[in-house]
Amino acid sequence: MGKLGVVPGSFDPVTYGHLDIIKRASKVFAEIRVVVLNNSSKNPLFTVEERMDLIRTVTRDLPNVRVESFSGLLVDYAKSVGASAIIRGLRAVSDFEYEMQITSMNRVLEEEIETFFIMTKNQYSFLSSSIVKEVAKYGADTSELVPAEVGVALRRKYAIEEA
Ligand code: COD
Repeated sequence: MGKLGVVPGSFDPVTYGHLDIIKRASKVFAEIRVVVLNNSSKNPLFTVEERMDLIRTVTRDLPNVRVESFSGLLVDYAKSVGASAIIRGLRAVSDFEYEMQITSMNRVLEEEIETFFIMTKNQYSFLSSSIVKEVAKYGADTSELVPAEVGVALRRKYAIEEA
């Protein structure tokens, strides 16, 4: 069994799709670090601290999961914590090309770190942070998409009063 695995992402915000990957990875690896990458060109809705807090809240029952952030290259983070693996989720064919590109680039940068893919569960195959934000922005119910705490944070961001 690999010792330490890294689950990287933007997590803006964390969804049930992310959580499923984190949970399943935490059963295979002795320890998981979920790392919020800080240098994305995307314009995030939540700050890095807010994203980390939400991930910590929804993974509180997983004792071998830790949450951190990093500005820089993912492989540099992975090396700095002594991780042997990067774990990514795969949804549709459309994810494949992007993942292939990142994985190949990471291998050029650092050959010793292996990337593993976990297939999404069917019910989460359409789910992404962008879709969740779109739905939440217009006040629709997000309870099937994100944990309750994330739903509250989304409604706060979009200044939608609790019923
Ligand atoms: N089901 C299963 N998996 C899912 C689902 C779902 N519904 N939703 C998301 N996921 C998976 C994603 O496939 C991904 O593996 C992970 O969860 C995180 O997803 P996101 O969307 O929050 O994060 P990304 O994909 O935007 O993260 C990209 C990185 C930040 C990891 C990447 O840009 C990066 O490594 N940046 C650092 C700079 C770097 O090292 N660059 C060199 C490599 S290109």
